[in-house]
Amino acid sequence: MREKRRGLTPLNPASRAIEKFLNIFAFSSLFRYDSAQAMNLFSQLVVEPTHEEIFTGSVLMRGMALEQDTELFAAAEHIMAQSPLHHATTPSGLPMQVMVTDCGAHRTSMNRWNPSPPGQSRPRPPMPLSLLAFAVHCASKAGFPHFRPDACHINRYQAGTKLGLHQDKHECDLSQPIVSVSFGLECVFLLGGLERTDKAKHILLEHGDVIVWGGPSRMRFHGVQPVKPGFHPMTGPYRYNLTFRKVS
Ligand SMILES: O=C(O)CCC(=O)C(=O)O
Repeated sequence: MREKRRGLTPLNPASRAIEKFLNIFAFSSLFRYDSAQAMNLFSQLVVEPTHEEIFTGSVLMRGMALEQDTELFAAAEHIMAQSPLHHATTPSGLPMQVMVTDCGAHRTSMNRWNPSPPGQSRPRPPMPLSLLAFAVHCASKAGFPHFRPDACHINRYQAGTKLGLHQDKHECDLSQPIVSVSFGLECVFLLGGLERTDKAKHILLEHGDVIVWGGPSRMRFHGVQPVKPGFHPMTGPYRYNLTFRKVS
């Protein structure tokens, strides 16, 4: 009756028995396949990172940190517990909205973000191995297999916080890329040209996204538009950004 309503030809009893057997077989083999592969099937659909070249030397890998986000963010929290966040200041000493902290080596040249007067810089915890290994892996995937960062800079943004267009030029070795990892609230990241006035691309960065810029892109101006209010289960009302650099 049901088959009729669906416009199918009704089966005789023998055919029904065969169909039932085939259905059970098909269902059970599907189940076996599912239970063996469930995680891989799921994670390939949901977690597989992208590889998008924005400019030569700038690569966006969406979702790259998702698989390890709990471990990586816990390592960042550990750094912040040892070296608390504080307001950054502009080179002219004005307080900035973004809160910052660092781990690993000190920049040997002028430090754009650190408000401490020269000679009184804050103690820095060492870079956790999990973060170091992840940054090296990301750089390698982006085409920079020789990247060996010795510092990680952490920015924390709350609703309304932005970061003006700037170049990262205070690291000693500009042949090494910057690896940037985002956690928590999304933001619009601006990636411009080698001149401040060059038109910037607007790139949505979400929790777990990684962007790497080096080589011909190393001196591109970049910044962050004001972060919109929101809540993320891992970071609450904040966006965190970790940049890995070779500074000494
Ligand atoms: O928060 C970001 O995504 C960018 C951070 C940045 O540009 C910096 O710390 O120099």
